[in-house]
Parts: sequence; structure tokens; C-alpha cells
Amino acid sequence: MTGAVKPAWDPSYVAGTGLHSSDLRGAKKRLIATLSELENRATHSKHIYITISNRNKKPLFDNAHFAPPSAFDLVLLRPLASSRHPIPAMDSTKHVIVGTAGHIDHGKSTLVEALTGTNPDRLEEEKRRGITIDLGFAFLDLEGARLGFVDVPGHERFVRNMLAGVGGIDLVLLVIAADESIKPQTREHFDICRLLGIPRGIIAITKSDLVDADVLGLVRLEIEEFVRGSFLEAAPIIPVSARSGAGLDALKQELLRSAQSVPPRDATRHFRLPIDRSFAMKGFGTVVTGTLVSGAVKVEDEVELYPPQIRVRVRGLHSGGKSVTRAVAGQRTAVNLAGIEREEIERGMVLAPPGIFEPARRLDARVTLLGSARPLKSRARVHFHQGTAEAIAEMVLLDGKELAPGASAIAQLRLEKPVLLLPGDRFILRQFSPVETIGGGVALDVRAARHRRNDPHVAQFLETLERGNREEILAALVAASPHGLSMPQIISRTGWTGGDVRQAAANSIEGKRLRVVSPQPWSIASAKSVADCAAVLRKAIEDFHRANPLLPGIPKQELRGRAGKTSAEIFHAALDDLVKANTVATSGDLVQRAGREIALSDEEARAKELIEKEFERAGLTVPSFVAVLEKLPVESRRAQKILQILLREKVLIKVADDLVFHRAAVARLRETLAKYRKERGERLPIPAFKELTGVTRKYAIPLLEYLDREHVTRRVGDERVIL
Ligand SMILES: Nc1nc2c(ncn2[C@@H]2O[C@H](COP(=O)(O)OP(=O)(O)OP(=O)(O)O)[C@@H](O)[C@H]2O)c(=O)[nH]1
Ligand SMILES: [Mg+2]
Repeated sequence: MTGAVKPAWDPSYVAGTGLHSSDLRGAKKRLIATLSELENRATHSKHIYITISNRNKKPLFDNAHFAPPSAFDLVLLRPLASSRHPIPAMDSTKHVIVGTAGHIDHGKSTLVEALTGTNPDRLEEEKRRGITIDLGFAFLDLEGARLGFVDVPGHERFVRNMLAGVGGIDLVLLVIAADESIKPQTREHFDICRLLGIPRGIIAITKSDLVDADVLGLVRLEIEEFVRGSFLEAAPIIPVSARSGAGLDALKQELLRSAQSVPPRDATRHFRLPIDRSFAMKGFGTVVTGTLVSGAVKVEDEVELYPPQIRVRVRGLHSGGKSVTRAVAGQRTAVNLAGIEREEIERGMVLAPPGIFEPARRLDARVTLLGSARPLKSRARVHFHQGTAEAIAEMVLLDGKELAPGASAIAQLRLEKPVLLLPGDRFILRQFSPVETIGGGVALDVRAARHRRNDPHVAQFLETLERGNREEILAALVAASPHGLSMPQIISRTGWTGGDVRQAAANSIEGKRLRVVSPQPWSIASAKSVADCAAVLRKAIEDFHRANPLLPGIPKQELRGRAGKTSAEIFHAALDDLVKANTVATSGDLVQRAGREIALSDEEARAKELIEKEFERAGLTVPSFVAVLEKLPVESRRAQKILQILLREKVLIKVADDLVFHRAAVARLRETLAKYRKERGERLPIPAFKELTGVTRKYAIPLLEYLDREHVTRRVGDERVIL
């Protein structure tokens, strides 16, 4: 049997279970004995929760994070890893999550145990008090479907725990006791399911053994009335008794039928696992569990813990009582994480792909108030619950001062702490005090700006986010982003995949309403932003030419500065457009109006010629520029510009700040040096240079430094070497 006592994780960790350390020895013996006994009874589809303690009742595995410290930890072990009980391949199985709901003591946990063989109440306190406090889990295999049960507490004080469990479920098993019928938490849980948009469910009338047929008929009528007009209107209503076993088979059949109607979840979406439990397991380290609501995850994946945004590695995965290499949406999943301590993890955090999302602090949402709630004032504080997370939030109505019972409106929720969620995610709102469920809603924009009241643009924008298709939503997002949007920005804002984004953009790009302004990272902008930017650039270029008639063009950097706050991508796209349309031309770093020649007046042209001649004649013994200017027919500001033109045309070469040579003189100097090198060797002392060129020391030094820069010579001590 020892070989079969494998831990829940990768078999390679067998040696590291921690069960070998001396203080655990007694526990190991007992564990093996328990497993042996269980193995004799269990079938391959059974999974077993085992409570392990050592002789001194010291917990071996500590899950004090969610359980009272006195409780022993429960470890989900893979009991039947031996070859006698092959485990069916995962992928052929449909995974469906069933959540219980209903009033305290109505028999939810008992029913789950009757269906699955597993008591979902795992905490010692739960067992002692006979009530469920926190979420419990169990599995049932039914003809190709694996049902993962999330059992929730009915006690009104633990509705927040119920909310952490109900988030990822595919169908609800609404439990109503025959002897009590509909009670407050029957209503509250049912309201929560409606607000979360849970699409289907089954109603079980439990404890049918306690009432006669007449009462049962009455309860059924009450239930039919209760669910009329809701998603449960046509749901099967099945009387059961966990005590006598009556109705259990019928219920299983309905569960299977309902499970089959659950559409398969798309494993290609972004991976998201809202965490509902975390604990440390000796030999493994940190383990988190949750319902995998979207996408898939593999062993060895790098994932990120949001909101703290810590990257961790998936060391092992476990689902439905066995170790797996990959888990997909719709599965209860336990993840063994490397690179993080248990203490750093809380319920409400989410595992998701690294680096692609950003937790939200402020979201715009459609909020609906229950008919039974009191009117809710704008700016009211509420408890916000989404996935397994909760936060205190301020609800600010976009329009109006108060939300009436049963009404719905657009509101901004300002969260007191960040929560990772995406547009389309449903949430629940509970009254601040006394705490009770008052409504819920759906997130529309998780990166919301602060709005002015009654701003019609905001209302229109949010309406598109709420009702539009992806193409329309993308267009609205881009229109609201004058700087354009990159692929990562769009993904983090929408939760779409890269493929979704490209598809949503394709039509608009083809229709020239959107522009791809950068291939990497792929970024888009509205055609209007690019056109607006191009218009600004044209004007800036014209203005520049007018102010600087003698300069060939505006440097790109300067033009960028004049383009206003636009993004670099839009600037380049707009400039490209202008060049392609032959409106402007670029040469090197300069941008000018296309076809523009620097128009010099006759006077200026003459001055230009004069300057050039003067310098050419001077050779290396150049005149001071001031001396040249004095001879010119134009005033000095324009002469300076003409000098700039000559420098740009490389007719003149600037050697030092006040020292300009004609290019012919420099070319001659290079020849002279080459000749000198051939005849007299490469060494060139400064006096030799002065003699060779006939320049004074004042010119010789800057000239030599220029030649050094040009790699014609190199300085060695006091001398130069001709290269
Ligand atoms: N007679 C009878 N008693 C039942 C039946 N199902 C459950 N009970 C009893 O009802 C009590 C409550 O059952 P639980 O399963 O703990 O109820 P629960 O809905 O899980 O309660 P919370 O989780 O605390 O909300 C227990 O004492 C059960 O033994 C049933 O079919 N017949
Ligand atoms: Mg219970």
C-alpha cells in the first residue's frame, strides 16, 4: 500500500511529502491504514478527504488561513494511483460546476454527501456546530460528466462565503426543505443567482421524509410561484430525502441532463482562477484552490497573482481528486505554486496570465437594485463582491441622485482596494449596514475615468460598451483614446484575446475608420486622430517655412514638439501619410513642404556666392566671419542663415565654433597630409603641421582636433600620427 499512498501532486514529490519526519511517523502509519481500508471500498471515481493529525493533535497540514486554528487540515489525497485503478482520461470528460444554494439547515451539505459520498463540511467547527461555515467541495462522476460541487453555507452571517463560491458555477442546485419551505436565505441566495446571471438550475425539495404528500404538493406550489418569471421557471423540482434515499436517482438524472446542456467552456480564453482557499502543505509549499472560470493552465506555466502582481510558477495541478498536467475552465482546480508564501495569498486574489491585466479600482457598471431593497442614494457605501473577492465601494450614479428599488442605472463603483475583474463580469452589492444583498450588476469599463455628471458622451460610450458588438466596442474605445491603443492596452481593458482584437478591428481597418499606426506592438488609432495630427503637422511645417524662409526644413524632433500631445505612433503615421501624399518631403532629419526650394532673393543669392568665394580664396587662412559679413549686401541675420545653408549643403565645413573652412581647402589639406605621410612618414609634430599648412597656432590646434575627429590624424603625446 505504501506505493499507493501518493500525494495529491506530481508523483515525483512522493519523497517530499513530509510524512517521513519523525514527529509525523504515527500519522503516517494511521494514514496508510486509513487509505488501505478506503481503497478496499472505493472505486476509481471516488476521491477522499482525509483529516490528518499527529498524536498530539498537532495539525500536519495547516490551513488555518480559512479555518479556525483548532481545526485539522484536510488534504485531498489521490488514493488510488495504483495501476489496478486506472484513472480515466480527463479530456473526454465534461466538467460542470454545481453550486448549492438555500436556507440554513435545509439539507444542502447532507444532499451533497448523499450524492457524492463526500461530506463537504471539512472544518472541525462545522462538524461540531452542524452547520456549514465556509465553502465545501465534492465530486460526482456521471456518464462522461464530472460534476464538481461547491457547497455553500446557508447561515445569513456567512453569505459572503456563499458569494465566494457561487461565482464560477454552471448550474445551481437550489435546496428547499419540505418542512420549512421558502425562508430568508432561500430568497437571498436565489436573488444572488439571478443577479449573477446563473443560467440554469435544479430545485431539490429536501427532507421529503418529514412531510406528507399534501404538504409536499403545497411546497411545490409555493416554489413554482416563487421562481415564476425567473431563470428557474422551467427548472425541474425534485423531492428528495437524504435519509431514505428517495428521489436521489431522479435528481442525479436531472443533474446529468442539465450538465449535458451546459455549453462547453472555451479553453482558449485568458486563464482566470479566482482563489477561494489557500494553504501550506508540507513538502509542497503553497497551494491555492478555486473554480477555473476561464481558459486553461498547465504545469510549469508562469502565472501572475493579482492584484499584488506577483509572478509565480505552477509546480503542480490537481483537479477532481487527481494530479493533472493541465486544467481547463469548468474544473475545480488546486494549484501548487512555487515562488510564494501562503501568507501572501488571500481569498479574492486571482491567478491569471502574467503581465496582461491590471487590477481595477474604479469601474463603470450597470447596477440593478432588488425590488425588495431600500432606495440607494448616489455616493452610498456598499459591499462589492465579485468572483471570490470583496471590497467596500462607493457607488456614484452617473445620472440622478437615487436608485429606486427594482430599477437599474449606470454607476461608477470606486473600490477601496483593487480587484481584478473584466468587462462582462457580474458582481453583487450588499448594503453597508445591516449587511444584506441589495443588488448587483455587470462591469462595463474596468478602467473608468472620473466623469462629469450628466455627460452625454459618457452615457453614449457606456451604452456602446454595454450593448455593442466587439467591433463597435473597439471603435468606441479607440475614439475615446486620442493617443491610440496598443494591443496590450486593449487586452487589459477588455479581456479579449489577441485574435478577438484583430478580428474586431479588421472591418474598421479595411473601411479606413481605424488605422494600424504601429506593427510592433500592434497599435491602432482612429483614422480621425491620424488625420487631425496630419493637419496640425502641415500647419506647423508651413509656419516654420514662413518664419524661417532660408532654412530648408524643420527638424523632426521640433515638429514632434509642435504636434501637441499626440502619441509617437500617431505622429509617425501622420507624417508618413503626408509624405506618401507628396505633401511634405523629408531629407535626413528635416521635414519640409514637398517641392520647396529655398527661394533666395537676388541679393541673398549674391551674398551666398560672395561668402563661398571669400572662403574658397582664403584656403586655410580663413577670414573671420565678421569680416566677411561686413562686405555683404544683406544684413547680418540673413547672412547667418545663408551661412547655415552653406554649412548644410556642406560647401563650408565648421571646424570649431568660430572657424569655418571651404570644403576645397579641407580636401586639399587631406591630400597634403597623405603626401606628407608617403614622403616623410606618419609622425607629424605640430610645428611641421604649421609649416606644411602655413596656419598660425590659433588655427592649427582646432584644425588638428577636427582632423582627429575625422580620423585623418590621431594624437600621440604632443604629436600627431597621420592615419
Ligand atoms: N429527516 C431528514 N433530515 C435531513 C435530511 N437532509 C438533511 N437533514 C438534516 O438536516 C440538518 C441540516 O442539514 P445540513 O445538510 O447540514 O443543512 P445545510 O443546508 O447544509 O445547512 P447549512 O450549510 O448550515 O446552511 C441535519 O441535521 C441533517 O441531518 C433529510 O433528507 N431528511
Ligand atoms: Mg451545509
